[in-house]
Amino acid sequence: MSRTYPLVSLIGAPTDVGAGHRGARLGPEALRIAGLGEALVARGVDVVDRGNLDGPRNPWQKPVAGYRHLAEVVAWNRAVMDAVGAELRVGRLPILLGGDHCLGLGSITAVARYCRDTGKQLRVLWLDAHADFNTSQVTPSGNIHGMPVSCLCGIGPEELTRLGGDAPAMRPDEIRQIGIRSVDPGEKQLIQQHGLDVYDMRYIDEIGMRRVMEEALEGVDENTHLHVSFDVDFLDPSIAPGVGTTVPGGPNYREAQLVMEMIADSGRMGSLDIVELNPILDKRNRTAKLAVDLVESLFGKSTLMRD
Ligand code: 5AB
Ligand code: MN
Ligand code: MN
Ligand code: MN
Repeated sequence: MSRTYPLVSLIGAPTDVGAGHRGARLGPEALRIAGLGEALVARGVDVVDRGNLDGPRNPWQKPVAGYRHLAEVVAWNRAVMDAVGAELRVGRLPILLGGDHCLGLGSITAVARYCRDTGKQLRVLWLDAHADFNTSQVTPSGNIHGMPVSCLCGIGPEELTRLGGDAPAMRPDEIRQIGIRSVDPGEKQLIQQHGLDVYDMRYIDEIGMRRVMEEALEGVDENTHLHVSFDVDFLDPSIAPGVGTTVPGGPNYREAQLVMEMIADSGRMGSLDIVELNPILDKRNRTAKLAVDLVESLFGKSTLMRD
């Protein structure tokens, strides 16, 4: 089997300004200590760790006009957008080590701009228990990690929807959401209104993860840049307790492995976020180790030679 391995850059974004719990700021270190870099090197991947980005501290304030820490979220996302964009432009695959999921905004804004500049088709796979499609009007929490997808689609405050320039970063038909099992009432209406492609747990249970992934990857071709935004709370909390917002009934170990293996087989992954890992809530870094294990599969680790 011959696989060409991409050049990978790790970018740490140690913040939880977008979340309702503190601790995701420790995610990058937990992933490094769990051996993320070494695991990729062992797979033959060229890995450079760019260290951690800088940004404002978490002021731990209440929401203002439906947003918590808007200014801090903007600052972190600008830093992430610049760092991710720089890696893409030199031909490397950025892995963003979050940090909470508000950072998907900066990361995907950079990826979308790169796709526009290079004429590639963008496909985002959003692996999450949540749809992250809230707005300041409907959010139950004001936490911006529940809003990155709506902001990417142009719905939200100017500072976030125009991070990358005039146009919204992405269209709703460029994203597929997998593993969803917690959607707020107002969010549900917005999802329907904008026609998001959501593979929720009921659908996964009914047709199985293999078919779900085939559908989610349909239309991906040699010209597609696949961005994987992996919110660790995608996984069932029985195997992944180290996250702030657990929701029962998520994909089990085997389903999660299949997701990663099928993405690897597509050969088109060009960027990755690993977000929402909260080592404070974890047990002996178990969730970080599981994330590393799954990332190995994303980079082509499989039991047998299959091609
Ligand atoms: B995550 C909730 N929908 O908006 C909200 O972990 C949770 O990035 C958001 O998916 C969870 O506060 C955000 C209740
Ligand atoms: Mn999320
Ligand atoms: Mn989530
Ligand atoms: Mn979360």
